[in-house]
Formats: sequence, C-alpha cells, structure tokens
Amino acid sequence: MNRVAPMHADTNKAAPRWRRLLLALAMCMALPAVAVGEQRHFDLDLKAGQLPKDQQTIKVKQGDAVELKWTSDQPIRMHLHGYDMMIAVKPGEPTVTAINARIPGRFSAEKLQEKSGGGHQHGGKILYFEVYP
Ligand SMILES: [Cu+2]
Repeated sequence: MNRVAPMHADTNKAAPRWRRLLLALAMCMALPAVAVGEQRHFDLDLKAGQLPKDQQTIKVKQGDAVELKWTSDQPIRMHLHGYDMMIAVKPGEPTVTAINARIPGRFSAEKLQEKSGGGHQHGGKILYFEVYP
C-alpha cells in the first residue's frame, strides 16, 4: 500500500529549495560572528563648507562598514587622510562614501584645493574620522 499522499510528494519536491534557503540563511547568521564589524551610517550636512559641531567627529570601531552620506549647499571636494580618499559633493546630489574602517587611528578630512603642478593643498578641516581598535 502506498502511504505517501500526493500532498507530501509535492512538499518533498520543494525540499531541496528550502534546504538551500535555510543554508543561505544559516550562513548569513554565521557571518557576524566571524566579521566583528557593524554597519554604521552617518548623515553629514555641509553648510558653507562646514559641518555642525556634533558631526565634526565620527567615531567607529575597526572593522566597521561605514557609510557617510553627504549633502552640501555648495560644491566641495575633500581629502580623507589615512584612507586617502577624495570625496566630492555637489548641491542637490547626496553622495555616499563607503569606508571599510580597517585602519585604526584619527584621520582628518580636509577641504581640497588643487595645486597647479601636482599635489594638493588644504582649505580647512571638515571632520575627524576616529577608528578605534
Ligand atoms: Cu590631503
């Protein structure tokens, strides 16, 4: 006598797909245990090339995946030292800077002025990026 009802047969057919999903889910849940970093997001609003006081220092932990979302009322270019990143923001165009905070330390981001003949010079500090080990 056949004890397998048609309904069960359908469920069995779907099982490998469920198993794959469960495996994917288990892997996702296992990841944070391996990578210590957190997702960190900061909204940074530049006015006349400056940030409000409470946005002038960004504190994260080494290994964090950091997102800086910039807005600005004027075109601006910055240089983030240590990570050596050039960041450009235009008015009306929010710009996201993704940083894998792998280098511990305290780094300044400074307004950037291109120098003729190569190199660059700075036109003032925008923020400090602090990465704690
Ligand atoms: Cu610089």
